[in-house]
Amino acid sequence: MKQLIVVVAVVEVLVGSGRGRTAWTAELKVMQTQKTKDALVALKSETGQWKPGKNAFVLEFTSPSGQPIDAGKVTLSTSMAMPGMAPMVAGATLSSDKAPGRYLGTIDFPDSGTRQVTVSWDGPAGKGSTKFSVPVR
Ligand SMILES: [Cu+2]
Repeated sequence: MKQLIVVVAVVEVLVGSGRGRTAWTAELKVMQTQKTKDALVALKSETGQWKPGKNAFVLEFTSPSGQPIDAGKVTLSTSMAMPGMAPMVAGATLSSDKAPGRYLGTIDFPDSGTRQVTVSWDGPAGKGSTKFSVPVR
């Protein structure tokens, strides 16, 4: 019985730490998918939404056939048209994840409103960019 309890405890520790480490692979909601000639770009996050303040998200690049692709250097920038003012611009900080084709990002928004998002990449699988809009609310 004592042994069983130890085994259960060990499993719990493994599951627990695994959950912490792989928080991003668990149940991410798709915010946007964009198809280009050579790549499918998916923007995902835990809540499936961006809000004012700091946001964490994931960008995933796959080939049209669904294989992860190394997008190389990736940038994500956003812009919001402000009446009578210069557009409000915010860029993301991105780093590549261990998983191929996967990038982890954070971005900070000072207010709500719809953002025009531009994602660009330049890597072994080619170069490209795509634009789409995402509400911040
Ligand atoms: Cu604004």
